[in-house]
Amino acid sequence: MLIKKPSDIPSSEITPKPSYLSRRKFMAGAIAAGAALAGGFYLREHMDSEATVQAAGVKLSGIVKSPFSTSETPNSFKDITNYNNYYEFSTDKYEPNGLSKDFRTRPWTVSIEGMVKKPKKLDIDTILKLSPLEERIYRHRCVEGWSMVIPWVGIPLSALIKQAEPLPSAKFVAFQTISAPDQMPNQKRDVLDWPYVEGLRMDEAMHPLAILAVGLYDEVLPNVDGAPLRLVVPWKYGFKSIKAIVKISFTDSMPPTTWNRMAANEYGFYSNVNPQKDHPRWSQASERRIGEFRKRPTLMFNGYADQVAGLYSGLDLNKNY
Ligand SMILES: Nc1nc2c(c(=O)[nH]1)N[C@H]1C(S)=C(S)[C@@H](COP(=O)(O)O)O[C@H]1N2
Ligand SMILES: [Mo]
Repeated sequence: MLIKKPSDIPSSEITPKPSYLSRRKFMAGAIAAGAALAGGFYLREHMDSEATVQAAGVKLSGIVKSPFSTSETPNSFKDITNYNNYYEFSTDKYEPNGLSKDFRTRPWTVSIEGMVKKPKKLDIDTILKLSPLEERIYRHRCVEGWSMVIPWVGIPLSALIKQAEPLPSAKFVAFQTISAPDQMPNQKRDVLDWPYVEGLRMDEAMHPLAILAVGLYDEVLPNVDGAPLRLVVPWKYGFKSIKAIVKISFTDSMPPTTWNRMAANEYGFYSNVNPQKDHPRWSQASERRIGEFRKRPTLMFNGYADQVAGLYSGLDLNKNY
Protein backbone atom coordinates (compact mmCIF):
# COMPACT_ATOMS: atom_id res chain seq x y z
CA MET A 1 0.00 0.00 0.00
CA LEU A 2 1.21 3.46 -0.79
CA ILE A 3 2.33 5.25 2.29
CA LYS A 4 1.46 8.86 2.70
CA LYS A 5 2.74 11.16 5.38
CA PRO A 6 0.04 10.99 8.06
CA SER A 7 -1.47 14.35 7.19
CA ASP A 8 -4.89 13.50 8.46
CA ILE A 9 -7.98 15.60 8.68
CA PRO A 10 -7.41 18.32 11.28
CA SER A 11 -10.03 18.03 13.99
CA SER A 12 -11.12 21.62 13.34
CA GLU A 13 -12.40 20.46 9.94
CA ILE A 14 -14.34 17.57 11.32
CA THR A 15 -17.96 18.49 11.50
CA PRO A 16 -19.73 16.13 13.86
CA LYS A 17 -22.10 13.97 11.91
CA PRO A 18 -25.48 15.26 13.20
CA SER A 19 -25.05 18.78 11.79
CA TYR A 20 -23.15 17.56 8.74
CA LEU A 21 -26.09 15.41 7.78
CA SER A 22 -29.01 17.22 9.27
CA ARG A 23 -30.55 18.36 6.01
CA ARG A 24 -30.04 15.06 4.26
CA LYS A 25 -31.36 13.20 7.26
CA PHE A 26 -34.43 15.38 7.35
CA MET A 27 -35.06 14.61 3.69
CA ALA A 28 -34.53 10.90 4.20
CA GLY A 29 -36.84 10.97 7.21
CA ALA A 30 -39.53 12.66 5.16
CA ILE A 31 -39.20 9.95 2.53
CA ALA A 32 -39.25 7.19 5.11
CA ALA A 33 -42.26 8.64 6.91
CA GLY A 34 -44.47 7.24 4.17
CA ALA A 35 -43.11 3.76 4.71
CA ALA A 36 -44.93 2.08 7.55
CA LEU A 37 -43.18 -1.27 7.50
CA ALA A 38 -44.18 -3.87 10.03
CA GLY A 39 -41.71 -6.09 11.76
CA GLY A 40 -38.59 -4.16 11.51
CA PHE A 41 -35.53 -5.08 9.59
CA TYR A 42 -36.36 -3.41 6.33
CA LEU A 43 -34.49 -0.91 4.38
CA ARG A 44 -36.80 2.02 3.84
CA GLU A 45 -36.25 2.29 0.15
CA HIS A 46 -37.97 2.32 -3.18
CA MET A 47 -40.35 4.82 -1.64
CA ASP A 48 -39.08 7.73 -3.63
CA SER A 49 -37.09 7.93 -6.81
CA GLU A 50 -34.39 9.90 -5.04
CA ALA A 51 -33.95 7.18 -2.46
CA THR A 52 -33.46 4.52 -5.12
CA VAL A 53 -31.02 6.62 -7.12
CA GLN A 54 -28.82 7.26 -4.12
CA ALA A 55 -29.40 4.82 -1.29
CA ALA A 56 -26.58 6.21 0.85
CA GLY A 57 -27.97 8.51 3.51
CA VAL A 58 -31.24 6.61 3.85
CA LYS A 59 -31.98 5.55 7.43
CA LEU A 60 -31.98 1.88 8.37
CA SER A 61 -34.59 0.74 10.85
CA GLY A 62 -34.80 -2.05 13.39
CA ILE A 63 -31.13 -1.91 14.33
CA VAL A 64 -30.25 -3.85 17.48
CA LYS A 65 -27.16 -3.17 19.58
CA SER A 66 -24.51 -5.85 19.72
CA PRO A 67 -22.70 -6.94 22.89
CA PHE A 68 -19.56 -7.18 20.73
CA SER A 69 -19.31 -3.39 20.36
CA THR A 70 -16.43 -1.48 21.89
CA SER A 71 -17.28 1.36 24.26
CA GLU A 72 -14.61 3.54 22.64
CA THR A 73 -15.80 6.73 20.98
CA PRO A 74 -16.49 6.26 17.26
CA ASN A 75 -14.81 8.44 14.67
CA SER A 76 -17.04 10.98 12.98
CA PHE A 77 -19.05 10.14 9.89
CA LYS A 78 -16.87 12.59 8.03
CA ASP A 79 -13.64 10.80 9.02
CA ILE A 80 -15.06 7.43 8.08
CA THR A 81 -16.12 8.64 4.64
CA ASN A 82 -13.21 10.92 3.78
CA TYR A 83 -10.14 8.92 4.72
CA ASN A 84 -10.44 5.64 2.87
CA ASN A 85 -8.70 3.02 0.86
CA TYR A 86 -10.68 2.13 -2.26
CA TYR A 87 -8.17 1.61 -5.03
CA GLU A 88 -10.84 1.00 -7.68
CA PHE A 89 -11.56 4.71 -7.41
CA SER A 90 -8.24 6.20 -6.33
CA THR A 91 -5.06 5.40 -4.42
CA ASP A 92 -5.52 8.70 -2.61
CA LYS A 93 -7.37 8.56 0.70
CA TYR A 94 -9.46 11.71 0.24
CA GLU A 95 -10.62 11.17 -3.36
CA PRO A 96 -12.69 7.95 -3.21
CA ASN A 97 -15.63 9.61 -1.47
CA GLY A 98 -16.30 12.03 -4.31
CA LEU A 99 -15.37 9.57 -7.06
CA SER A 100 -17.72 6.86 -5.74
CA LYS A 101 -20.77 9.09 -5.25
CA ASP A 102 -22.61 7.81 -8.36
CA PHE A 103 -21.59 4.17 -8.02
CA ARG A 104 -24.71 2.05 -8.60
CA THR A 105 -25.59 -0.30 -5.73
CA ARG A 106 -29.03 -1.35 -7.02
CA PRO A 107 -29.92 -3.73 -8.51
CA TRP A 108 -27.22 -5.89 -6.86
CA THR A 109 -26.90 -9.66 -6.81
CA VAL A 110 -24.46 -11.69 -4.76
CA SER A 111 -23.60 -15.12 -6.08
CA ILE A 112 -22.98 -17.83 -3.47
CA GLU A 113 -21.23 -20.75 -5.12
CA GLY A 114 -18.64 -23.49 -4.95
CA MET A 115 -18.68 -26.23 -2.32
CA VAL A 116 -22.19 -25.66 -1.00
CA LYS A 117 -25.36 -27.70 -0.95
CA LYS A 118 -27.42 -24.68 -1.96
CA PRO A 119 -25.70 -22.33 -4.38
CA LYS A 120 -27.76 -19.19 -4.90
CA LYS A 121 -27.92 -15.76 -6.34
CA LEU A 122 -29.26 -13.46 -3.67
CA ASP A 123 -30.56 -9.97 -4.15
CA ILE A 124 -28.94 -7.49 -1.76
CA ASP A 125 -32.34 -6.65 -0.27
CA THR A 126 -32.91 -10.33 0.50
CA ILE A 127 -29.56 -10.45 2.26
CA LEU A 128 -30.58 -7.46 4.37
CA LYS A 129 -33.48 -9.48 5.74
CA LEU A 130 -31.54 -12.63 6.63
CA SER A 131 -30.89 -11.50 10.16
CA PRO A 132 -31.68 -8.51 12.37
CA LEU A 133 -29.40 -5.63 11.54
CA GLU A 134 -26.87 -5.12 14.31
CA GLU A 135 -24.84 -2.10 15.24
CA ARG A 136 -21.25 -3.26 15.68
CA ILE A 137 -18.89 -0.58 16.92
CA TYR A 138 -15.51 -2.03 16.01
CA ARG A 139 -11.91 -0.97 16.04
CA HIS A 140 -10.51 -0.78 12.50
CA ARG A 141 -6.72 -1.06 12.07
CA CYS A 142 -5.21 -0.41 8.68
CA VAL A 143 -1.95 -2.14 7.86
CA GLU A 144 -0.42 1.27 7.11
CA GLY A 145 -0.58 2.29 10.77
CA TRP A 146 -3.77 4.27 11.24
CA SER A 147 -6.94 3.25 13.00
CA MET A 148 -10.51 4.33 13.59
CA VAL A 149 -13.53 3.23 15.60
CA ILE A 150 -16.46 2.57 13.27
CA PRO A 151 -20.13 2.02 14.07
CA TRP A 152 -20.98 -0.49 11.35
CA VAL A 153 -24.45 -1.86 10.80
CA GLY A 154 -24.51 -5.40 9.49
CA ILE A 155 -25.43 -9.03 9.74
CA PRO A 156 -23.22 -11.86 10.96
CA LEU A 157 -21.38 -13.40 8.02
CA SER A 158 -22.37 -16.76 9.48
CA ALA A 159 -26.06 -15.98 8.83
CA LEU A 160 -25.41 -15.83 5.09
CA ILE A 161 -23.08 -18.84 5.08
CA LYS A 162 -25.67 -21.01 6.83
CA GLN A 163 -28.17 -20.26 4.06
CA ALA A 164 -25.85 -21.86 1.52
CA GLU A 165 -25.14 -24.99 3.59
CA PRO A 166 -21.43 -25.45 2.87
CA LEU A 167 -20.22 -29.00 2.27
CA PRO A 168 -17.85 -30.56 4.81
CA SER A 169 -15.12 -30.27 2.16
CA ALA A 170 -15.37 -26.45 2.19
CA LYS A 171 -12.43 -25.14 4.20
CA PHE A 172 -12.16 -21.56 2.92
CA VAL A 173 -14.43 -18.75 1.74
CA ALA A 174 -13.37 -16.51 -1.15
CA PHE A 175 -14.84 -13.06 -1.74
CA GLN A 176 -14.79 -10.99 -4.91
CA THR A 177 -15.49 -7.32 -5.61
CA ILE A 178 -17.58 -6.27 -8.60
CA SER A 179 -15.94 -5.73 -11.98
CA ALA A 180 -17.27 -2.41 -13.21
CA PRO A 181 -14.58 -0.58 -15.15
CA ASP A 182 -17.23 1.78 -16.50
CA GLN A 183 -17.85 2.95 -12.95
CA MET A 184 -14.53 2.33 -11.24
CA PRO A 185 -11.89 4.35 -13.08
CA ASN A 186 -8.84 2.45 -11.80
CA GLN A 187 -10.22 -0.88 -13.02
CA LYS A 188 -9.26 0.39 -16.48
CA ARG A 189 -5.70 0.79 -15.22
CA ASP A 190 -3.00 -1.50 -14.02
CA VAL A 191 -3.20 -0.45 -10.36
CA LEU A 192 -4.01 -3.84 -8.81
CA ASP A 193 -5.00 -7.25 -10.14
CA TRP A 194 -8.74 -6.72 -10.68
CA PRO A 195 -11.20 -7.64 -9.40
CA TYR A 196 -10.11 -7.29 -5.77
CA VAL A 197 -10.32 -10.66 -4.01
CA GLU A 198 -10.03 -11.76 -0.40
CA GLY A 199 -10.50 -14.89 1.65
CA LEU A 200 -11.04 -16.35 5.08
CA ARG A 201 -10.66 -19.76 6.58
CA MET A 202 -14.09 -21.27 7.22
CA ASP A 203 -13.82 -21.08 11.01
CA GLU A 204 -12.79 -17.41 10.77
CA ALA A 205 -15.75 -16.70 8.52
CA MET A 206 -18.14 -18.42 10.95
CA HIS A 207 -16.78 -16.51 13.94
CA PRO A 208 -19.47 -14.29 15.50
CA LEU A 209 -17.27 -11.17 15.19
CA ALA A 210 -17.12 -11.42 11.38
CA ILE A 211 -19.88 -9.40 9.74
CA LEU A 212 -21.11 -8.20 6.40
CA ALA A 213 -21.65 -4.47 6.74
CA VAL A 214 -24.60 -2.81 5.01
CA GLY A 215 -24.69 0.40 7.03
CA LEU A 216 -22.68 3.04 8.83
CA TYR A 217 -24.04 4.83 11.88
CA ASP A 218 -27.76 4.26 11.29
CA GLU A 219 -27.75 4.76 7.54
CA VAL A 220 -27.24 2.77 4.38
CA LEU A 221 -23.52 2.17 3.86
CA PRO A 222 -21.89 5.03 1.95
CA ASN A 223 -20.45 3.92 -1.38
CA VAL A 224 -16.95 4.86 -0.29
CA ASP A 225 -17.09 2.33 2.57
CA GLY A 226 -18.01 -0.54 0.27
CA ALA A 227 -21.74 -0.38 -0.44
CA PRO A 228 -23.86 -2.28 -0.76
CA LEU A 229 -22.05 -5.15 0.98
CA ARG A 230 -18.65 -5.17 2.61
CA LEU A 231 -16.81 -7.62 4.81
CA VAL A 232 -15.64 -6.57 8.29
CA VAL A 233 -13.23 -8.77 10.25
CA PRO A 234 -12.16 -6.57 13.15
CA TRP A 235 -9.16 -8.61 14.35
CA LYS A 236 -7.50 -8.39 10.92
CA TYR A 237 -5.87 -5.54 9.04
CA GLY A 238 -8.27 -3.39 7.06
CA PHE A 239 -7.40 -4.75 3.64
CA LYS A 240 -9.17 -8.03 4.48
CA SER A 241 -12.46 -6.15 4.56
CA ILE A 242 -13.30 -6.32 0.89
CA LYS A 243 -15.82 -3.85 -0.51
CA ALA A 244 -18.69 -4.10 -3.03
CA ILE A 245 -18.92 -7.90 -2.85
CA VAL A 246 -20.62 -9.76 -5.73
CA LYS A 247 -19.29 -13.29 -5.23
CA ILE A 248 -18.76 -15.54 -2.23
CA SER A 249 -17.39 -18.98 -3.04
CA PHE A 250 -16.48 -21.96 -0.92
CA THR A 251 -13.34 -23.94 -1.65
CA ASP A 252 -11.11 -26.63 -0.20
CA SER A 253 -7.88 -24.72 -0.85
CA MET A 254 -6.60 -21.36 0.36
CA PRO A 255 -7.88 -18.73 -2.07
CA PRO A 256 -5.65 -16.01 -3.55
CA THR A 257 -5.88 -12.54 -2.05
CA THR A 258 -5.13 -9.32 -3.90
CA TRP A 259 -2.43 -7.95 -1.59
CA ASN A 260 -0.75 -11.31 -1.20
CA ARG A 261 -0.53 -11.52 -5.00
CA MET A 262 0.96 -8.03 -5.11
CA ALA A 263 3.60 -8.59 -2.42
CA ALA A 264 3.59 -11.98 -0.73
CA ASN A 265 6.47 -11.10 1.58
CA GLU A 266 4.49 -8.13 2.94
CA TYR A 267 0.90 -9.40 3.04
CA GLY A 268 0.02 -12.93 4.03
CA PHE A 269 -3.29 -14.74 3.89
CA TYR A 270 -4.09 -14.33 7.59
CA SER A 271 -3.27 -10.64 8.09
CA ASN A 272 -4.15 -10.75 11.76
CA VAL A 273 -3.34 -7.55 13.59
CA ASN A 274 -0.11 -8.37 15.41
CA PRO A 275 2.03 -5.69 17.08
CA GLN A 276 4.88 -8.21 17.39
CA LYS A 277 5.16 -8.93 13.69
CA ASP A 278 6.51 -5.92 11.83
CA HIS A 279 5.74 -5.21 8.23
CA PRO A 280 9.03 -5.54 6.31
CA ARG A 281 9.03 -1.77 5.74
CA TRP A 282 7.62 -0.46 9.05
CA SER A 283 6.78 -1.33 12.64
CA GLN A 284 3.31 -2.54 13.56
CA ALA A 285 3.78 -1.88 17.28
CA SER A 286 1.71 1.30 17.38
CA GLU A 287 -0.96 3.13 15.44
CA ARG A 288 -2.42 6.58 15.03
CA ARG A 289 -6.13 6.80 15.69
CA ILE A 290 -7.50 9.27 13.15
CA GLY A 291 -8.28 12.47 15.04
CA GLU A 292 -5.64 11.86 17.71
CA PHE A 293 -2.11 13.16 17.89
CA ARG A 294 -0.34 10.72 20.18
CA LYS A 295 0.16 7.18 18.92
CA ARG A 296 -1.44 4.26 20.74
CA PRO A 297 0.06 0.84 21.19
CA THR A 298 -1.47 -1.68 18.79
CA LEU A 299 -3.23 -4.53 20.55
CA MET A 300 -2.82 -8.21 19.70
CA PHE A 301 -5.62 -9.22 17.33
CA ASN A 302 -6.62 -5.54 17.45
CA GLY A 303 -7.95 -6.01 20.99
CA TYR A 304 -10.08 -9.04 20.13
CA ALA A 305 -7.63 -11.67 21.41
CA ASP A 306 -9.99 -13.03 24.08
CA GLN A 307 -12.48 -13.92 21.38
CA VAL A 308 -10.26 -15.04 18.50
CA ALA A 309 -6.84 -16.19 19.75
CA GLY A 310 -8.19 -19.74 20.01
CA LEU A 311 -8.65 -19.88 16.23
CA TYR A 312 -4.87 -19.82 15.84
CA SER A 313 -3.62 -22.11 18.58
CA GLY A 314 -0.86 -24.21 17.12
CA LEU A 315 -0.22 -21.80 14.26
CA ASP A 316 3.12 -19.94 14.13
CA LEU A 317 1.89 -16.36 13.71
CA ASN A 318 5.36 -15.22 12.73
CA LYS A 319 5.25 -17.44 9.67
CA ASN A 320 1.51 -17.27 9.08
CA TYR A 321 1.20 -13.48 8.98
N1 LIG B 1 -12.58 -3.65 -3.22
C1 LIG B 1 -11.73 -3.08 -2.36
N2 LIG B 1 -11.85 -3.38 -1.05
C2 LIG B 1 -11.00 -2.80 -0.15
C3 LIG B 1 -9.96 -1.95 -0.57
C4 LIG B 1 -9.87 -1.66 -1.96
O1 LIG B 1 -8.99 -0.90 -2.43
N3 LIG B 1 -10.77 -2.24 -2.82
N4 LIG B 1 -9.07 -1.44 0.34
C5 LIG B 1 -8.92 -2.19 1.59
C6 LIG B 1 -8.11 -1.50 2.58
S1 LIG B 1 -6.45 -1.44 2.32
C7 LIG B 1 -8.66 -0.99 3.73
S2 LIG B 1 -7.69 -0.33 4.96
C8 LIG B 1 -10.13 -0.95 3.91
C9 LIG B 1 -10.52 0.48 4.15
O2 LIG B 1 -11.87 0.55 4.48
P1 LIG B 1 -12.52 1.98 4.74
O3 LIG B 1 -12.19 2.82 3.56
O4 LIG B 1 -13.98 1.74 4.88
O5 LIG B 1 -11.91 2.52 5.99
O6 LIG B 1 -10.83 -1.44 2.79
C10 LIG B 1 -10.28 -2.58 2.19
N5 LIG B 1 -11.17 -3.10 1.17
MO1 LIG C 1 -5.49 -0.81 4.45
